[in-house]
Amino acid sequence: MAKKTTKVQINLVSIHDQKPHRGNGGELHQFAEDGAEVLTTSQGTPVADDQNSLRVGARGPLIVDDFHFREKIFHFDHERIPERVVHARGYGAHGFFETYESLAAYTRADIFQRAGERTPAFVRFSTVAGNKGSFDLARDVRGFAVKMYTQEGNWDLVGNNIPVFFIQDAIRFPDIIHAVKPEPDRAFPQAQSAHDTFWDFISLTPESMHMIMWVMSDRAIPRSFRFMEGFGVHTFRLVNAKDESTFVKFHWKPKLGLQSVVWNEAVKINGADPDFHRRDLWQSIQSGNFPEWELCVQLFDQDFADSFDFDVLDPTKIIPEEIAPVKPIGRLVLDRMPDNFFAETEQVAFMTQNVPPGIDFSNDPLLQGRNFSYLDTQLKRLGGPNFTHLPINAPKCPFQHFQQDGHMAMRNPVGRINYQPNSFGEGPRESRELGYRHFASSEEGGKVRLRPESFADHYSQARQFYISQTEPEQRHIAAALTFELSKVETPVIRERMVAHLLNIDESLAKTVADKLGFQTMPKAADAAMPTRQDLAPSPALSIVEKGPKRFEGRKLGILITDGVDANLLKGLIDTVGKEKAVVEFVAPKVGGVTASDGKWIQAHHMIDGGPSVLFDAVALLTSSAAIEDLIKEATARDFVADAFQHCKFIGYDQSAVPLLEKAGIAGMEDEGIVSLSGKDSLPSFVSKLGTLRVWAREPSVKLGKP
Ligand code: HDD
Repeated sequence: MAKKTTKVQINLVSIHDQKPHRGNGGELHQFAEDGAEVLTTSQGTPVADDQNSLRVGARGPLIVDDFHFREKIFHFDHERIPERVVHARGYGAHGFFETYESLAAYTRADIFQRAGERTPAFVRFSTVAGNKGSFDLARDVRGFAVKMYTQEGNWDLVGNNIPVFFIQDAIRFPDIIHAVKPEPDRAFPQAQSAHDTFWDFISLTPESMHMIMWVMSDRAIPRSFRFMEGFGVHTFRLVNAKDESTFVKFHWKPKLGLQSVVWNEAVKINGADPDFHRRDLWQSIQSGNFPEWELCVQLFDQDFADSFDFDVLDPTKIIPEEIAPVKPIGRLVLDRMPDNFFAETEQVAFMTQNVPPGIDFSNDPLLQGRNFSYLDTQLKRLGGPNFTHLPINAPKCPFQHFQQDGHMAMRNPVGRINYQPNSFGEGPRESRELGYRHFASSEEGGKVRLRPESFADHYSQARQFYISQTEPEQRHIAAALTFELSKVETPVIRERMVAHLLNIDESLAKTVADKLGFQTMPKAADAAMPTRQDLAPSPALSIVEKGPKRFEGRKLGILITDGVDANLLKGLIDTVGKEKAVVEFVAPKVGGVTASDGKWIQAHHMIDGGPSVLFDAVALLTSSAAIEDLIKEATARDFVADAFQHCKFIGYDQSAVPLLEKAGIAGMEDEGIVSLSGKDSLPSFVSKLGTLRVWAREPSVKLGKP
């Protein structure tokens, strides 16, 4: 007899297959006099007047009968859900993950079995400390959370753009977050780590020293989400069909290379465009320039783990790429913006516990604590256990279980049987073969609260990070520490921090102490491990070393005026276009300018609204007729002076020389100040742009030099 089957839970339609709630497309669909769909209440009742509430007479009180008014206001009153307690400000996009080759030898995870297979993915980037409405270029860690809708359920790789974390044990997480968030009595500063409570906690927490070096580096002020790395941080396990385990660390590498801004630029971007990062992602995806990352793995076995200088379970440590090479195993492409920010980016629920068969956890105590926290937080944020019914969170593979009811249950079991085992032959059953099998590691020991000694060296890798940076990057770290500590009002906290820096790099400590105006140098902090190992530098840790070497995906801002040389402008646009980079025009008036050939060119920004901090490089294409007026504009002079201070390339035609002079650049010309007048000057200018910055200029402009 054929087995009776009951479909317990139906497959979800994606949000894109759903009809928008405006207009049901059904037979009763009605149209207003002007042909638009008729506005209805959420009960479907057609609305006659949405502008005036029901009242007694023209000037009398409102009437409770007005169900339309009450429903509209009630719904509005409930529009907000709690923002994430961390990573509140974020921006997401859809895309896919494509597997390069079968990894069956290491993992049974279905996503890694077939070369060329594409798995739908959703990514949310975020800052950590700021509220939902804070600005994009805070000095902060960036979240890099990836949800992959695999054939065996969702895999969430909830990482950051920094490969280590502040603390070694999840039990300390509320403390570090309380310390960095606005101080509880005064509710400021917003989205800043530059205040007493943060540095108080950090200076009392030596395990945070490695991460602090990353956060004080340019990694914490990325130019774009598209130009930053992502890291799974923890050691995970891959487990193959024979239940054999290999340790793994996950890395996302941006195809367009790494790039950050300088601090002075970040401060100005936050004013000029607080949505700089989200606008950048939006514009690049909407214009078909889909950002891409490679997923890379560092694979290692127990022998390597045992012989490595540090504990692979310690999330404050990396394994340098020079020691365990990163192997690319697939690519992630983001090619579609959400249709609705709230439905998708706000309601997406990432959970480190979401792993498919073949991917498992290690005993990293931070990871294990996270596995508790993420499920718990979604209940609070999304209001009940049925958040998995939301299209953005539901698996895209078939799923069937006996969970039922609860608030807002939208996908409900049908039929009589909602338990197992049952003797009706209905409903889903477990499968030892296909189901998730936790790796059977042997564990033993008494119940203790302690930190293993193998987690005790807090300075060696902090130093390794610092000495792996190029000179400008080291300068930026010193400047960032100086800036942040200058905002700390309690002198002893500053001293405690410098005492730690002495254990990382003496010259760094001295520079910071000097710039903070210390009269005497404190003693080096007592270290749990008395000796600091001198590890070899790892060039892979430097952004400058990993720079793009080309201008692709970047933006040139061209300052134009009436009378701009039409041929030169066209030549520049074409040459930049060949690099797959973007140009935007900045003009005295946003309406635009008339070029030398009489044609009208629309501008993207007026000078006030398009400061040079919004661009990776600038060009000044003016005219002798317009330059006199232009140099009177403070914002035009700032445009050039800022580009110069931020070590950007500046191309110019002869007519713009007075502007360079007025901006204070006369006599300071270097390889980055490029005349665009000569033959072949355009290709040579645009190829130079690939190096992005003229760092050799930096000491002379003093910015970033503490
Ligand atoms: Fe976390 C959100 C990344 C440690 C508790 N975390 C959150 C997000 C990212 C990370 C990217 C935002 C996800 C999204 O876009 O929705 N968190 C990390 C990384 C960590 C880390 C890389 C260390 C390696 N987190 C961590 C610890 C705890 C949490 C130790 C708690 C014990 N994290 C949370 C949370 C959040 C969160 C409270 C807030 C919103 C959410 O989860 O969904 O549960």
